[in-house]
Amino acid sequence: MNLAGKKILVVGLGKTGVAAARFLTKAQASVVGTDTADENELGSQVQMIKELGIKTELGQHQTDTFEGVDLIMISPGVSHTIDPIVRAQNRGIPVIGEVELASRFIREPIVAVTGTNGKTTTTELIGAMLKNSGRNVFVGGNIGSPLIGYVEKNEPAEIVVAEISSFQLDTIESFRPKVSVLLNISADHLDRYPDFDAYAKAKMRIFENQQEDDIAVLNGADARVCSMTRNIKCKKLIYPNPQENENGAILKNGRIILKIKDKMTFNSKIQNPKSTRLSLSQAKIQNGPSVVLSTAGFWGRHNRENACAATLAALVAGASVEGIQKALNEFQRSTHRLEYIDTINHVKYFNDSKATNVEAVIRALECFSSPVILIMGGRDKGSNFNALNDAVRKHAKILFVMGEAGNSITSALGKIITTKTASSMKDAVLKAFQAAAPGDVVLLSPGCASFDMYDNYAQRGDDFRKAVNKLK
Ligand code: UMA
Repeated sequence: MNLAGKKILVVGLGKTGVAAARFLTKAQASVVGTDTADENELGSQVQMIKELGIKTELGQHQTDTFEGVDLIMISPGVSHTIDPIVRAQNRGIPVIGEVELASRFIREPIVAVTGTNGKTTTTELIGAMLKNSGRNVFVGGNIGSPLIGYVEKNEPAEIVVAEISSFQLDTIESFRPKVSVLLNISADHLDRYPDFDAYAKAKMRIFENQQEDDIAVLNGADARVCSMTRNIKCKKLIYPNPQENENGAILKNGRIILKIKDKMTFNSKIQNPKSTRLSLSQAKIQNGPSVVLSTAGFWGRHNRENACAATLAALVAGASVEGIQKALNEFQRSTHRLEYIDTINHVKYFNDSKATNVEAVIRALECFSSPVILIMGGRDKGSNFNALNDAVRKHAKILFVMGEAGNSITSALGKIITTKTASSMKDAVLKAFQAAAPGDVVLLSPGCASFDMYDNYAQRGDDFRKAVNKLK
């Protein structure tokens, strides 16, 4: 792809837009950047853009800006269906996303992980498994390091492991991962897609360019994943319950039992193990004592499944069994994902701010055997909060709601659980503290985006932690 002298418009000047602008400028393209946010809202990003010396249009997207360019590159946070983009496309101007742009310059095999929940954990695990096996790996994508930044740095790794969102898949053309991983599909981002089908179809695009000798790691316990991937043409590895005639991994009694008969690896130096057992039992429980958690300690059903997916993907990408086992033993969840904060008056506080959809809240609740005082709310992404009925009835004791979605959550769940409104995170934590009895758990698992009250989920989680620390 020759970029020199091309006039390229970068839409959205967040982390991705800035990284893309930097790469494109270096490749001697003539770059223009546009963002609906103004200079104040964009903050330090503007400085970076200014340092690159590129022209900008801030505070709006004018139709003219999208005309007369050779290529438009959009950030994942910008919908490819906004008016100026659709108009430009209709005029024949090519529109691609950053993952597509980056993948055109990446020569190394890509392991791409998508799904509604568990993407980050699985991506991190695959990275750790490969690194423990002595492989030189770049881990990035939706996890927070745009792939185009990796390309720009020009320090090729052996393997690229990328978390890929549906937003990023919306704007691919030729992106072809050597190994794709689809963890699960449940309702999310329905504020951006017209319906669930459209969202699920976006996820399916991860397989679009894969060929017969590529590999898909698929969750056989997710009915939607099974039905939607029936006709993909690449080789399949199924977990946690492969059928007799399928390759994959069985998850049984906390153990992963590999069942790979056919040749699957893409690295000729790696041999397929015949039957190897990997134990999850030594998996470290980060901070939280297991007494409050149901089933096998902190590794809830979903995390064990993610470990299975990661094991398969890492194995075919060249990880050793020892390297995989080491990563399973040492892996610690990241902050904001069922992160244990503290115990105050015999009540345990957990931050699950990353749970931005209903299915993630269900998974979090299922990890606890003690009564849960649940804090939810934020910006509604078009969710059906009624889907929480069973999990809330079974695990929660009282619900505090906040933010824009407060009323919708109350309408859905107020009939089955005492539901009260909080005016802020501080207020929610204080009310939860007052309502809690020894042995209870206070869990922030919002089931919503954070953007009505915060810049991102991490800021929301940090605010929760701050409010909990102030209780002492
Ligand atoms: N903007 C416009 N026009 C619009 C809409 C937005 O100009 O019509 C502007 C906004 O004002 C803002 C910029 O576009 O300045 C936002 O772009 P962005 O959200 O793509 O910002 P980045 O910082 O580049 O973050 C993106 C991902 N964000 C989203 O997908 C929403 C990050 O994922 C990702 O880590 C990063 O690229 C690096 O790859 C975040 C996320 O929430 C964590 N992802 C979703 C999820 O995980 O559920 C998909």
